[in-house]
Amino acid sequence: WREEIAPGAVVLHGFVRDHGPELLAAVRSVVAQVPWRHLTTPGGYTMSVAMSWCGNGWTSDSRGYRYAERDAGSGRRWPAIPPILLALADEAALQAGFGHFTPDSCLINRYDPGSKLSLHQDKDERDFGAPIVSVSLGLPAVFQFGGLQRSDRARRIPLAHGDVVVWGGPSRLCFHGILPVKEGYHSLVGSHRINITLRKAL
Ligand code: MD5
Ligand code: FE
Repeated sequence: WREEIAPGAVVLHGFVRDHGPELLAAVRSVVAQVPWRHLTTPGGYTMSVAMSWCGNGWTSDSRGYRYAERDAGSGRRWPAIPPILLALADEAALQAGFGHFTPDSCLINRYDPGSKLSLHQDKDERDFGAPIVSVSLGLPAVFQFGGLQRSDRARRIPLAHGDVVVWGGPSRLCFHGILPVKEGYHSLVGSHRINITLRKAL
């Protein structure tokens, strides 16, 4: 079912529950080309979340965060976004009321038990008018959904396998994070949570 948790933030519960195998196959094809990596934050910390990506890729180092079309090491373009992920992003954005959506960047986050994502804003994309489509697979997680100030009280939103959230409008720049993922086992995904975000980055 569709749940608007704040203006512009729409949870499509179970939206991709029946598409786990195809989505995981797409994730595996990307990871075969861009192996999981733990990025270093500009502050020098190693992230507990492992990442892979396609489309415009994501990097983070002492110089900060940025999106890039190409792998700076090899000079090659990052792999294309698999068609099933482009179709999902468009359908979810439409269903959430944002109209057609063609992302150019796809970040894949893998949370092993204990992994977390501290409260932050997503503000490295060029156009904040475009929504972000976020897909949760595998182990459940508790999403922290705050306000426009870091100090705003954050709500706790449980996210389960198959849920899709579309973040747009006034909620696009809200502070958010993921609490440490609890140990567990998901029959399709195994002992982790996978999150796929589809964005218009450049
Ligand atoms: C996750 N990933 O579950 C989340 C899903 C990230 C990240 O936060 O940056 O990789 S995306 C959640 C999101 C995106 C944009 C805006 C808001 C939430 N929001 O306003 O709450 O791995
Ligand atoms: Fe984020």
